[in-house]
Amino acid sequence: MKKIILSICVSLCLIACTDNALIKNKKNENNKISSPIKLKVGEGFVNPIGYYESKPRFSWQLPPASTQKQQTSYQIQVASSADFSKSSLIWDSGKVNSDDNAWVGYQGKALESRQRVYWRVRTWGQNQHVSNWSETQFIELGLLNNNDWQAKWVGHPDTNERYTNPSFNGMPAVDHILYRPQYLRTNFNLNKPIKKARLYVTAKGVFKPYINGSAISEDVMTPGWTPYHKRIETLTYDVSDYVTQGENAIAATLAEGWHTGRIFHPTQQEHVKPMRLLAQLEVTFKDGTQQVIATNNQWKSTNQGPIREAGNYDGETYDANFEMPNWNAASFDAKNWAKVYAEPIDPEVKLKPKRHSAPRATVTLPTVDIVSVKNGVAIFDMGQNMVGVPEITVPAKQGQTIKLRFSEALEQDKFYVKNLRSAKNIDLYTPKQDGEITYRPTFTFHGYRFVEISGYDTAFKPDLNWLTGKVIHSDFDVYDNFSSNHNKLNKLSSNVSWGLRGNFLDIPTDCPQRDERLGWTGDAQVFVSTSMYKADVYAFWAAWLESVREEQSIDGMIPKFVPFRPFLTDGTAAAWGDAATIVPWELYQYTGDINVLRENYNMMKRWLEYTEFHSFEHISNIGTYGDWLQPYSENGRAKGDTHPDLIATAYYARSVDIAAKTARLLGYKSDAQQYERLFNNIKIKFRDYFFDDNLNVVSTAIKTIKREKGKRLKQPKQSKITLKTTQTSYLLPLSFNLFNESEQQVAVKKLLAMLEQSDRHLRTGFLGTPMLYQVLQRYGHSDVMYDILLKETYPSWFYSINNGATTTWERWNSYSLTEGYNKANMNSLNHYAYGAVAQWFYNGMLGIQPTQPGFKTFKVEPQFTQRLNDLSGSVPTINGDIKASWSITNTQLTMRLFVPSNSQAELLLPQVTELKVMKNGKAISDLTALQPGEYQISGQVQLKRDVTNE
Ligand code: RAM
Repeated sequence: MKKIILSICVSLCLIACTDNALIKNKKNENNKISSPIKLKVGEGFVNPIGYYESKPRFSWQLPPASTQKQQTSYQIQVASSADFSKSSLIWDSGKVNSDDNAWVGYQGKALESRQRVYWRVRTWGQNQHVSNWSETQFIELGLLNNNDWQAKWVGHPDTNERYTNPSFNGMPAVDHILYRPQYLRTNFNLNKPIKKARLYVTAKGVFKPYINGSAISEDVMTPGWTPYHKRIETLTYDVSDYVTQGENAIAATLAEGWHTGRIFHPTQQEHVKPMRLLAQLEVTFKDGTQQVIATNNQWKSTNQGPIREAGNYDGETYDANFEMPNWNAASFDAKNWAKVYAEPIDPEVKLKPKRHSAPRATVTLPTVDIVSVKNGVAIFDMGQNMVGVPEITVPAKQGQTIKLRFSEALEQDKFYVKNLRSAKNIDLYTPKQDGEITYRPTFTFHGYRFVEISGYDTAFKPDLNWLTGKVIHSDFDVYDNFSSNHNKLNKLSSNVSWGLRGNFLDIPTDCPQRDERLGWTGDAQVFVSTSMYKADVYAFWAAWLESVREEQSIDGMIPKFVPFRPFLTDGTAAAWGDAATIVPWELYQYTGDINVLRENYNMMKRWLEYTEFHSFEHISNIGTYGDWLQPYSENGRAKGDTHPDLIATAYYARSVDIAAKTARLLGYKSDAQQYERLFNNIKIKFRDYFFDDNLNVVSTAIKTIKREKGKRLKQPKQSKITLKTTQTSYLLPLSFNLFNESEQQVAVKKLLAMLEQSDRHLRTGFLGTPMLYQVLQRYGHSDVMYDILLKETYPSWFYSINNGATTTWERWNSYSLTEGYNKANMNSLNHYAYGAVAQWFYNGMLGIQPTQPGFKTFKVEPQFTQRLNDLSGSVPTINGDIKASWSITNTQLTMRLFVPSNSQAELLLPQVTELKVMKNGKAISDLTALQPGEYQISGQVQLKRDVTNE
């Protein structure tokens, strides 16, 4: 009886409530606000297929034109069908009172391999009006677990031809194992109407997949580079349009890549194992049944195809005489091919969906000039130092091999390849008949501006149309978001972007041209923040961090480069290993995604244990590459003059400080307290150990070590060390807050005095350089920074531009137009570290800085100067683009600012008098909390003429 009454009450109430809701909704109809836009999952994926997270994070933006400037609530729905019918709902967040519009975690049942779900979001604004639902988006998961795979690793049975790598570029001839590129295939029959098909695929090596003769994707160099002994990324492709009812063929080519090719020197192959392919094609028929075609011992393979050799460093050799027409189509008869060798999946190597975009050719560059043609050898100029591959269409003679060589810069018209060291970077093409051929290498990449072509049919005159450059990098957007009236500054901005493109090929690398191309952790930590202002690279970094975690050794050591090969030397370096704390922290500052801290906190802690283990009374002696490539160092040493222990201890403090802040954010109170105490102790010790009472760097100190080569010594060992005073020895503690307030100004004075001594030229290497702008701006000396930045003479950024740079260089003096290359063995013209300065374009010149992670609140404090004008730029954030521009004519400032929805800005213009801030024709007086919208700003600025001698 009770039950019945209750149910009547509930029903009555339901009717009433629904009615109420209807009335309310009707009302809302009139006040509907536009629906959210730019829906993304994880680190920025749009409708991903082969997604990696079983509990995705959702992000969206409020439309800029909306009446809804700030969000007060949201609702997310996830469903198994796009109609969001009741029975299909998997998770409904309900109305959540929150202004969060990014990184909102899914809280339903964990999604499973292959699962496809639909999601949408709506928001409420200040007036409690609800928006329409957003457009429906989807997420489809990849194969999350090894046991989702029925496929076997397959490859050609004979893989190791031994051959001698002839002496090259002064390197001695060495024995080398050649792994010939392989062609693999199988036929299969589908005898029912097809609904959809997915290909899950990866390789040990690099691969290119085909179905029925067609390449199914434009991705290149897949699956990319991860610590292969722990994890290999897998790709998922929607191939529904490639398969047909009836007879089909699936095929792939396979080459060395990072897995099987040498890393660094040709002798470095001890890690190398043969290439293998793993593929699983899952076809769903219209009747709901499924068929799986997987790599197994029935597949056939040959290594007698036209790609004869291919390696990352050495280039590709293609012989058209080996072509096998239609080798990847169903009609091909592979009876002469070998049966593959097949092996099961190893449980300790995790197969995981690729968690960032694969590399692709994103831009095609035309040739701008033919520099010379002599004796059948033509040199082409792409006008830009680029990374990727050439595409040639040239007249060829049967049997006459066309040879392509690559160089970053000419030396007095001569083709220079010495800085490639043992990387041959040669592509060879042998035609099977006379006539025009078109060729683009598949399994290599080069860093170059100039291409030398020989072996073509000399009856023809070389033509600009013979060659284009296919620019390859991980497939993300590079922003065009800075411009000024200063051509060289614009060029520098462009050079930094090109350095980024060139070195973000699946992993962040130091250089793209020589026999190195490694994921140096130090370079990564100095550039990560800048890269976020210049390109959509959050997923790229988050993916690399997973590899960093995997490469952390049992004692907490973070290697110098990731993925790691312990050949060059083993181990780590201070400021390099500190990427473990700095990279996640900088990503968090830019994005506001706490997940990146959560994922990496344990790694941070373990790195700190390692550092503690290698220090004595808070002075770290981990060892370091130092302020790498500092100019004018004593005896020209690459490590610079700042003492390694000073650097190591400063970074130790910085990492502890980051860990303390991270622990607070994640709610680990006792960790936070412990790290805060430790930070203060290191700070005190750092101050007293490296500096005297007057805050001069001490000239000598007694160094104590308690461990040597990882082993505890019975008695601590002591030795005397000598120290030098450098710009970086003040920049580090100022940047990392290691001096008490009372002493900061003293340190700044000393730094400024040193800068005067060097005529306002920098004397900093990889580590000190990015601190110049942070520190000088923080202490009110942006005028000095402008002088350093706009210097035309060595060492400076413009010096490189004056000498023809189209990318940023490894060394301040890598090249000069008059003397050619710096002859150092290690000299890349495409290195991103010094490009870190571009962050100042946004944080300093335009003055946009987050005051809350993710720019939810931010300040705008442009650093005005008479030396520049007409600056404009934007900073893409989770809420949309922050846009700013300013120009000063005589003393009249004209400025614009756009504050995106759901964020708030503070405007700081201390030098401006007669300030007027207008929005929609109305004057705004409270500049501490500017609401979303467009602002016109004007006033008078009195600028002192910056001191400069140029
Ligand atoms: C070289 C490169 C690299 C740097 C290391 C220490 O290989 O310059 O960028 O990190 O040295």
